[in-house]
Amino acid sequence: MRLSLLLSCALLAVGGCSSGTVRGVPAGWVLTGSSPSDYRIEQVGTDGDAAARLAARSDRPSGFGTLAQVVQAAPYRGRRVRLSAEVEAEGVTGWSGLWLRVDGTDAVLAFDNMEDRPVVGTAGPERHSVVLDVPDSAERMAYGVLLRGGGRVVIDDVRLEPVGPDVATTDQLASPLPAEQLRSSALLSVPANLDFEE
Ligand SMILES: [Ca+2]
Repeated sequence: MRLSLLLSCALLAVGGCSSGTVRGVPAGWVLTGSSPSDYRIEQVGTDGDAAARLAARSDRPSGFGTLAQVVQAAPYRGRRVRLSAEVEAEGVTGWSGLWLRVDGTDAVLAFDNMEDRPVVGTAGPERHSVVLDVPDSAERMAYGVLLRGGGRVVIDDVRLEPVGPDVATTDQLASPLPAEQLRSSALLSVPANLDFEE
């Protein structure tokens, strides 16, 4: 591992590694969104204290980019689920937020991306959360952090856990939204590398 970190630093000669080591997209995660090429994801920090950073490649990127993971919904069916993570924003000119999406075979069943309570500017680190019900018809769940606009956001210690009915949902959908099925190429059976240490 140390050797690969050193190689990463060597390849990143411009920009350096003064604030810790920098690696690529963390294992188990993907870069996607409406304009993924306008954004980049790096694994930052030292071994044992690594995190993921989603950053705009320019001051005025188009669309949004997101660090995402997709898992099978079966273990969560019939449960209320909370996605949470530590989020730290730096110079976010648009907005950022955690998001969670529950998909059936041909519809989005539940969704929230914190658009009504976004992370903006320079803020945190602070734990944010999204809470959704996972219906019995759920097939997949996707989640992550999104960034729209300039700046960068660092995320760590993601948790996806069942909660009781006393925790209110943050669902933005009043009813299921017809949609194409999520691409399943990156589908995981269970969440992985939520601490970005891999
Ligand atoms: Ca970590």
